[in-house]
Amino acid sequence: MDAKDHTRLSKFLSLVLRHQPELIGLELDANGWTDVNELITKAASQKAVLTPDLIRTLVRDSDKQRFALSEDGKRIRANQGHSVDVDLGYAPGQPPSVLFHGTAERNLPSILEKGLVRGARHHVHLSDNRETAMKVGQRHGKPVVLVVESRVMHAQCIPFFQSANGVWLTEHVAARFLRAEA
Ligand code: HQG
Repeated sequence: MDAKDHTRLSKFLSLVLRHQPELIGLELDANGWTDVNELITKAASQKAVLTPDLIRTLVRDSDKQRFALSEDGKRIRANQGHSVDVDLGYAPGQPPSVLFHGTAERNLPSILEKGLVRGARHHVHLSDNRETAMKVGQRHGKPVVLVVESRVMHAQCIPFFQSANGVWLTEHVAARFLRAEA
């Protein structure tokens, strides 16, 4: 199995664990977990051939640590990025003084009007470093990095959460807390 197959299967896991479990008749519990063996059986209906070993490898090698296994290894969930309604149970935390968000240049007029909105996801996703934000922005078009005044927001009682894979999450970032990087 080559790197391309791994990427394809990792994307498949993201799809069913974050967005469309019903695609293979899978159910996530209230906290987003599902049974690994059931996932394996049901994934076969989409010709996604998974084994317990392969799942462990995909979880371990995900560049952004997108997935987590339960301690006993029997259950799996996505660490963040869901559009389905699950409670990941992340405790609110104090963010660094600034965070970064990468987007496409064409989104700027709308973002400067409405702020950063979460869209179909639970939260707006923010990084603690420019490089990651730049990469995220590149997925959407000509990238631009926005600096978020997270410490100021937090001081105004706006909650922030950090996912198990280090992504900072918040519900909305008003335009007044944003500036574009030169
Ligand atoms: C933009 C990846 C117009 C927003 C990454 C983004 C991340 C607006 C797009 C995770 C807007 C949403 C999430 C507004 C926001 N007007 N456009 N008012 N507010 N946008 O994919 O943050 O590889 O849902 O800037 O690492 O790009 O999937 O969010 O361009 O953590 O694990 O609307 O996905 O992780 O796009 O990426 P997305 P994102 P994974």
